[in-house]
Amino acid sequence: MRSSAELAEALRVIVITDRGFAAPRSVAEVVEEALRAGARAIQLRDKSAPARALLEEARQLRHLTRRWNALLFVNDRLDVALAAGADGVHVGPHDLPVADIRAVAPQGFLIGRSAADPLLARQAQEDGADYIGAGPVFPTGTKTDAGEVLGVEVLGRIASSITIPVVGIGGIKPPGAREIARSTDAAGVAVVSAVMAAPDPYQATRELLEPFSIRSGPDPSSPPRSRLT
Ligand code: TZP
Ligand code: MG
Repeated sequence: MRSSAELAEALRVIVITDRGFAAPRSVAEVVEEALRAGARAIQLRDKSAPARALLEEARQLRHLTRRWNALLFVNDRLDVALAAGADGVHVGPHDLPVADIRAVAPQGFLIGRSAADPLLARQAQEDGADYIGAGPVFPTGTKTDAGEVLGVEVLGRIASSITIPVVGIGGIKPPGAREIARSTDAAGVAVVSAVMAAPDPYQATRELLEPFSIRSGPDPSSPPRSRLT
């Protein structure tokens, strides 16, 4: 990852894994569809897996994400993230503090932090976080202790109060992603069910990426338009 603009670009859609939603498909199968559709950040999240099983899954996703030039984050577990050679870890208020992770992590290791208000987001930025996940933006049944629904307006205030990228999380489907892209400075969205439970994860990912792609201008990898048009 060379610049913060590149990081923001990669964070347009963070696909967070969930074995239950993916079933009967494997997590890797659903993740690969999301990668094929253009997702460039995957977060491995499994609250019930023992460390050893989580590490195996992280290694599998590490291979996939390398192949697709995408970032891999591990939720909660710095040890598993480091052992698997992930790009970063995502932590919340009950996990290791950002400053303590920064003190021991290798150079370039990315740290995502959950924050539900501008003050917490600013503190996380000062402590060395690379991006903020802010939510729940909308009601969600995926995380029962997600806290009070913030709405798009509070997400916008968080995003405009710091300089590192902010992604909205919680109950986000394509219409919510469009609203967030239209009315906030958020870099993107992080989703669990919108992709992991989708009958067509490829299509679901495309629809989530689209509003942020339009905003960031034409895809530099696409061929130039004819001068005659
Ligand atoms: N953190 C805040 S809300 C949430 C997490 C992990 C769950 C998001 O799941 P979904 O299915 O995208 O609403
Ligand atoms: Mg956590």
